[in-house]
This record gives sequence, structure tokens and C-alpha cells, in this order.
Amino acid sequence: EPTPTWWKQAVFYQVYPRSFADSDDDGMGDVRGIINHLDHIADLGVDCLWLSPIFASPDLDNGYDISDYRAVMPEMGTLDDVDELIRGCHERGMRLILDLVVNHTSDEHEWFREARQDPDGKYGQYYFLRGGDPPPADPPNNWTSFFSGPAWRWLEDAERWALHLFANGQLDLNWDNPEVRDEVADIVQWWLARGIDGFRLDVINYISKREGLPDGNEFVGQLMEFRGVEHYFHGPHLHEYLAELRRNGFTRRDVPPDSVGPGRDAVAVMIGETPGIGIEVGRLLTAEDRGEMDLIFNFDVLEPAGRTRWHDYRYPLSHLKSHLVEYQSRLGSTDWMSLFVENHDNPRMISKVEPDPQYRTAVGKAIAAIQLLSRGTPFIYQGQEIAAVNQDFPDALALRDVESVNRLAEAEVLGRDGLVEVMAGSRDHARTPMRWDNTPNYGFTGGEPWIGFHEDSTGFTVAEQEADPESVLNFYRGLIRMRRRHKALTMGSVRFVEPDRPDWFGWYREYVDPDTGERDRWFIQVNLTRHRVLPPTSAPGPLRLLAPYEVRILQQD
Ligand code: TEU
Repeated sequence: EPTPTWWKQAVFYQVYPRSFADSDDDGMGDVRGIINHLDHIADLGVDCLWLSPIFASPDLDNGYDISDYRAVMPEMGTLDDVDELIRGCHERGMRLILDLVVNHTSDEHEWFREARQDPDGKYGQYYFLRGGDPPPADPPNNWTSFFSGPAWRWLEDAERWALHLFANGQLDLNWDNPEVRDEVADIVQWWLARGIDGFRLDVINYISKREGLPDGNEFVGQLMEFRGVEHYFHGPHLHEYLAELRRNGFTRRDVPPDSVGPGRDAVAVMIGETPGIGIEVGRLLTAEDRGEMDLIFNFDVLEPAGRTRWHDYRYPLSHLKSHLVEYQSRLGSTDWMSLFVENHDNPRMISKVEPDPQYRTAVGKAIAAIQLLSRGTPFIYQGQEIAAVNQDFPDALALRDVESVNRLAEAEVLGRDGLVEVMAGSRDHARTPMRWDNTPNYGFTGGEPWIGFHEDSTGFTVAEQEADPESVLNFYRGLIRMRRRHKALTMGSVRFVEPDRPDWFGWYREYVDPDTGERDRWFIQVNLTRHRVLPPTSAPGPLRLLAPYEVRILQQD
């Protein structure tokens, strides 16, 4: 059986700080805003907060371009605010993890400033700098950026090309350099000493690049939409570097090896964002006995084969079912998986499944039941608990995301209508602010919000959902309370009924107490469609039609 560590039984809650709550009316959410709303998160019943980046940054990519890992972006607040938030979480029995972006730094980071001045010196070796002729000559290889264009930038002053898999202000760190690896381990240790409980590591599977940075295969490039991915999505030293980082960074030096608890876990939780990593490599990255990471995000759950978030299509909940069934069937007995359907990079799942507002609450509850009662660690993204949906952006000017803006510009150059795909897939759908109540700006800010609100449905603010016992918010609270009371719903086994049925999802969760032999067994079923569905006769309980997206939870005696 898997070791019952805290993060296997926990529910995580991702906060996108700039869009959560603004305490000083500058239009940008901040750490004090989170402190002021900590009880909302605690009342949800979650065990750990994950904050998207709050570090010093020129904000080219909403903080995923860090210029100082030991300083807080002024708009977000101060280190004292973070210390207060850490205390606030721990006092409520919750842990707090941060989002660490160490595949790349901002071009305003001191290391990069030094590298430009002396490309052959110490800090020049912290990045991928290559000689060559300036544009219009070709860059060192044919890799493309995830944010459009080539993955190389010409540095006039240094007379070098610099690698950037993301925006041109996000320069890739050279993890083959042990000094870089030591710097990252020191950053992690510095934050653990402040009481932080771990990190979500941004695109951490990209850190090891194939030696010589060879050209990407043209066919793979077309398939993956980005050229060169095969040379870094699972690079030659990835496992080695992660195991080293776990030992040198994530292992606390000031507590006994069996220490557990907020602010004092012997090994801080290590969660990898790993785009492109499949189930098998994911098992290698998180296997208990390999000493690498604890959890990863496998993004296959977000789109069925042949689809990307840029396609304007209806996401079938049968894909969520088949992903979970497939994943569980390929896990070893001690393996564990993360359970997520949204984050700050993806459109809202309710809108992908059912844009018809009459189904908004039902679909919100169906998603909650699948995510919170499957076997694994759920990650709720802020707003999911109040059935947040995509935005009706009026035009491209309403968008803020560098990826969307670049993609629109690229589409225009290529003569493609980028607006439909960007309005379908823009990450900004998940980045409009939390809706707290029906005061101006939904209680998010007393100023001008950094990104506008573009959906005006009623009944889906925290205040309204609080007051409605049948709301999605109270459904989330109820499910999380059930998880806390019944180990069958966290560490319990899972068994699927009719795993191949696309319109209905039914599964058992069961736990037998090793001391008393007492068995606790549950059966959960969800109608995955907007039609009425008759469960199979093999499903326990009275046989009756399920309403559209209906959830039925049965505790068996
Ligand atoms: O995201 C990387 C990632 O997988 C997505 O951005 C995806 O690659 C991209 O949208 C293309 O489909 C992480 C962060 O979550 C994201 O917010 C950052 O912009 C990115 O890394 C760079 O740090």
C-alpha cells in the first residue's frame, strides 16, 4: 500500500495571487488579500495552499519570470506579509507551498545581467549562450518558443544568442552547471527556513537539455506544434538533477528524519509541473523509492487526443473518466497521482464541458465529485469552488496573457484568424479575479482591476454560494468534509464498474482498517451527460434514472 503521507490525503488549493483579493486597491491581488480571505480557504477544508509566483519580477509572464528569488514583488506585498501568511496557514492546520520557476529566470535577474556583461564569465555559464552571427542569420538551432517565434534571442551587447523556451525575457538556466543546481537548492532551503512547506516546480521536466542542443525533428515539431521538444521534455539528466535537488534542497536539515507537520516536514513536498510527461515517466518521477518528486501534473487529462485548448470544442467528461481509469490501471500499488482539471493556464472546465448556463451547477458538482472522490491528491484551482466559467472577452484588447497576445500577432503574420482559437484557449479565462460578492468589482478590488470581468451571471459569487445550501461551494465543502472523515475516500482502494461506458461513471472506494478489520465501502456514480441515463444493474442501490450530470454517493453498510 502507498505510505499514507500527508500530501496523499490532502486537498490542495491553488491561489493565483494577482486575481484572488486586492488589499490596497491598486487593482492587483496581493498577499494581504489572501490573509484577509484565509478563512474562506480554511472553511473549504483544504489542507495546503499553493501560490502562483509572488517573487520579484518585471511581470512579463505574470510572475513566471523571476528577477529575485528571495524578494517579493512590491505589488504583492512584503516578506513580512508572507511570514504572516505562513503563520496564518499553520495556525489553521494548513500548509503553504510556493511556485518555483527555475527552468528559467527573468532577463532582469542579477545572474543574467552579469552574464550579458561577461558572457564567458561565471554567470555566462548559468545560461545557454551561444556565439554566431546576428539576425538575420539563423539562431543556433531550429527550436521554437511556447510563446511564438524562435526559442533564441540575440543579445547585442554580449554578441551572443540566448535560449528561451518561453518569452524572450525568460532565459533558460543551464542545469548542467552544478553551480546553478546549488543556487536552486539554496533558494529552496532559504524558504524552508522561513516555514514554507514545499514547492510546485514550474516546467521542471524541461531542465535537462540534450547535449549540443540539436535541431528538432520537423515532423515531431509539427506534431507537437513546438520544434525541439523531444530534446528537453525528458532530458538525459532529469532524474539525476531532481534526486539531487530533493536531497540538497527539499530535505530539512534542522529536524529529525521522521518529523511531520506544517513548517517541519523532514522532506518538503515536491510537486512537478511536467508538460508532455506520460504515465510511465510520471511513475519514475514520483515512485516512493526513487527519491525524486512526490507528485506531477500529467496534462493528458485536459484534452482528448487530437485536441488542444485552442480548439473550440465540447470537452466530453467521458475523457476525464477514461483518463482516470487508464491512469489508475497503470499505476503500481505504491504509486500515487494528482487530480486536477483546472489551473491558471487553462480555460474553465465547466465551460469546456457545457457552456449552457442551465447546467452550470450540475456540471460543477459532477466535476467536484469525480475530482474529490477519485484516488489521488486533488488540486482545486481558485474559483472552481464557485463554479467559475470562461469569460466573454469583447476583443483582443481585453486580453493580458503574453502567450495569447503573441499568438494573435503570430496568427496575423501567418494570415490565420487567431481570435477564435485564442478566445477558446486563452489562459486569461482562468485569470479574471475571484468574485467575492456583488459589490463593485465583485469585492476583488476598490481600484481598477488589472484584468476586467467579462461574465455577469448572478448567483456565483462566494457570498451567494455561501448562502445557498445547494450551491457548488457547499457541495465542495461537504465532499472535503467526507474525505476527512472517511479514509476510504482518501487512501481507500478504487474499483471501477463498467469502465468503458462513456455516459456513466461508477466506482467503489474501500478501506479495511488493519487493526479492527472494519470495512468502509462507498459507491459513487456520475451521469457524464446532459441526458437522463439509466445506470447498469451492477450498480448498487435502487435502480433509477440519473438526471443530467447527477451525482449519487452511497455508503455501503
Ligand atoms: O506553464 C508551462 C506550460 O505547460 C504551459 O504554459 C504550456 O506550455 C503553454 O501554455 C503552451 O501550451 C508554466 C506556467 O504554468 C505558465 O503559467 C508559464 O507561463 C510557463 O510555465 C513559463 O514559466
